[in-house]
Amino acid sequence: MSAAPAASTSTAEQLVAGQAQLWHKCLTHPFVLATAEDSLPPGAFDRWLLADHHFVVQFRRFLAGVLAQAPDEPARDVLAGGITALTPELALFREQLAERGLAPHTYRPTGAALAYTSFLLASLADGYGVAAAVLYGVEKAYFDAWTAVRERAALTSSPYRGFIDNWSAPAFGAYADDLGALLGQGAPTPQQEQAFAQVVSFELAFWDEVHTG
Ligand code: MP5
Repeated sequence: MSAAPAASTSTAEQLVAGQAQLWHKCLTHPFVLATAEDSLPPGAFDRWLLADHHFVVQFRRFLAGVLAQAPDEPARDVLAGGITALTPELALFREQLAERGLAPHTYRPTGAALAYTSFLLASLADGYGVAAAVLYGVEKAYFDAWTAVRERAALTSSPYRGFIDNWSAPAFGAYADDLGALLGQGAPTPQQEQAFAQVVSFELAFWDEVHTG
């Protein structure tokens, strides 16, 4: 018997499968591994904190834009839940920034950090189908990457546990699955595939940038 036709597989699964090689690189990125091992180069965590705080601030605007384009109430329920979860997440960022004496209002993103958030906001103009695929990629990449180091971080009592736990929590995984379900079944459009591939490349470039400075 031949393999099941692509139409019976979720669009979300097909998007991830189409990026298998780069996806694996996300799960084994030296920045994420070093966070779990507590072996980050000096300055790397502070760079990430500033860049990722800026990312989440812009991401919340992007997510609000996806919500505004959502076609129905079930989709709006999922997306509104995502926006709500960003309030305590941003509080965690602000608390950690303050503890380290870092001032987010003086941070000016450049390079991959700026390109990534600009891409997110620009993708809203490509319509709900593309923006929802971008959103899924952003969240699924973080969930899979931090889940890959969660156990290791527990063993080493990593000082970055608060962040690792935030993005590897079962509730966050369920949210990522819900975002995947919003994409439906069947083959992604070429525009969704291209946008999803860009998300994966941006994730890697973002981590490279904060890791090496
Ligand atoms: C996320 C993030 C996850 N915080 N930073 C990058 C570079 N990619 C993905 O987004 P969120 O909004 O924190 O769940």
